[in-house]
Amino acid sequence: MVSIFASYDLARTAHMFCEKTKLQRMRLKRNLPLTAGYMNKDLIKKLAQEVGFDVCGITAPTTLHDAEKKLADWVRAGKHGEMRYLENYEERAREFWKRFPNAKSIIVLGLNYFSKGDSCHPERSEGSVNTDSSGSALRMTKGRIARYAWGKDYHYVIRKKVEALKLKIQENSEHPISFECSVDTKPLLERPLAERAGLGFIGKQTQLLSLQFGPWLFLSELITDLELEPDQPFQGSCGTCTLCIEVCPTDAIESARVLDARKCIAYLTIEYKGSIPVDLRSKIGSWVFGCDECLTVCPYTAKEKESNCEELKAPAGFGESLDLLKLFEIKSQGEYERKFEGTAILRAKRKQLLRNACIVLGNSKDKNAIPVLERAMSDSSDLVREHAEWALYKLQTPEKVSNENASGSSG
Ligand code: B12
Ligand code: SF4
Ligand code: SF4
Repeated sequence: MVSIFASYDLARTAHMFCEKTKLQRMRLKRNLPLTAGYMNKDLIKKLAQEVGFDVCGITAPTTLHDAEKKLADWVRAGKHGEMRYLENYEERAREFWKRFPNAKSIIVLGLNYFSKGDSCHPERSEGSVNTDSSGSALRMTKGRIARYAWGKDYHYVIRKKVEALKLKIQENSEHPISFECSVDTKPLLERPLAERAGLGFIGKQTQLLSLQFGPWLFLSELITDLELEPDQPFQGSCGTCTLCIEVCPTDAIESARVLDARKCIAYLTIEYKGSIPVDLRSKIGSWVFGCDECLTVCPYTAKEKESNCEELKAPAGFGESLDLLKLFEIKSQGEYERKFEGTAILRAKRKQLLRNACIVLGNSKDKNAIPVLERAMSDSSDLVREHAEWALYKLQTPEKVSNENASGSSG
């Protein structure tokens, strides 16, 4: 069952407080320690909703044996590519949990980041958008950004909400409560945890799918010494659907819930630092940062709802796409950092983003990109120069020949 917030009235809230006091009285009677104590989970969910989270579920801080074994097998098979931080997961998790011997619960939070788009975003209507003979925008030299990175950096947005939630929870307790917040970076398998906390189920494309919000939830956790009643794990499945497997441009989804990250465009354009294998470059299409193909095609996407969080939407960041020709005006890593500060795009370095831009321009068939790519042939980064050379070859060679040569070589 999915835990979503119901509406609450004053009487219900009053009941929760009475229940908490009753339970604490019981603990005192039995000489049980009153460290952080017990709190009604419905109150936690109500507070989470007040600070802006869309979904909240509770689970216990116990090991996810199955998921951890799958992760170990996955890493052993090398499918994590160069994401070294996934390699020593077990050891990192052990060290991490040692710091919280009193942890009693994990509050799993979901924040809906879906928004429709930004055709009126200022970045999209200015600059070098090309027009065809009828004057319509071609946008060939634009590179698409995955939806999760359209607005402000979600780590920052979520941490702010989590801080507000911690304060609210503390205000409702007579005892000091310990909290540890996690968004992405801690050794926690966020999707299997969210499934166990009842937020949704893991689909074949490996995303957590919510019946209310489809695949468009950011996940985060609050580990605490509060005792909270765990939710029931969500039981769900994709059934016979295989749309995400079919749509994936690079065949990165090998089978249900097994992704070869080395082929995933999200990995290649964001996490991977090296030269992108030549046989995958054409398949990257117009994605300059991340990829949403397997999310967009998912039937659960029909459940999408516009996010309530303005900071995650296009006008708060660079929006749906980047003007690729303009990217080449950024001459140093420092300049790059100033431009993308506060957005998730900063995760890639200048040379990675320009590498991606070369690939998208090479795929664009837009000959207006040639002068910029020629200048990029003398870029300070050899990674950029190598990809610019490939893009020029793609743009200047008849399609059939360039495709044959590209599929015959490797990175
Ligand atoms: C590394 C990482 C990536 C890597 C690898 C992705 C992957 N599938 O593992 C790359 C860079 C490719 C990536 C891409 C994306 N990511 Co990412 N990523 C992470 C990160 C930091 C760690 C995930 C991890 O440990 N992966 C290793 C795999 C093996 O573990 P796992 O997927 O967590 O768990 C799997 C196994 O346990 C297995 N499993 C468990 N039981 C069983 C049983 C059986 C029978 C089988 C077969 C398997 C199985 O299934 C689980 C799901 O795949 C998490 C944050 C976190 N700490 O969890 C975000 C996270 C998963 N990413 C997220 C997002 C949004 C994305 C993108 C959509 C971004 C984009 N648009 O470009 C894409 C989606 C690509 C995709 N199809 O997954 C969100 C997902 C939210 C959600 N609703 O699910 C997370 C949770 C970040 C967050 N805090 O919100 N990501
Ligand atoms: S994010 Fe793109 S490349 Fe990665 S699995 Fe999904 S569709 Fe394939
Ligand atoms: S597209 Fe179909 S198979 Fe893929 S995750 Fe969505 S429901 Fe599951």
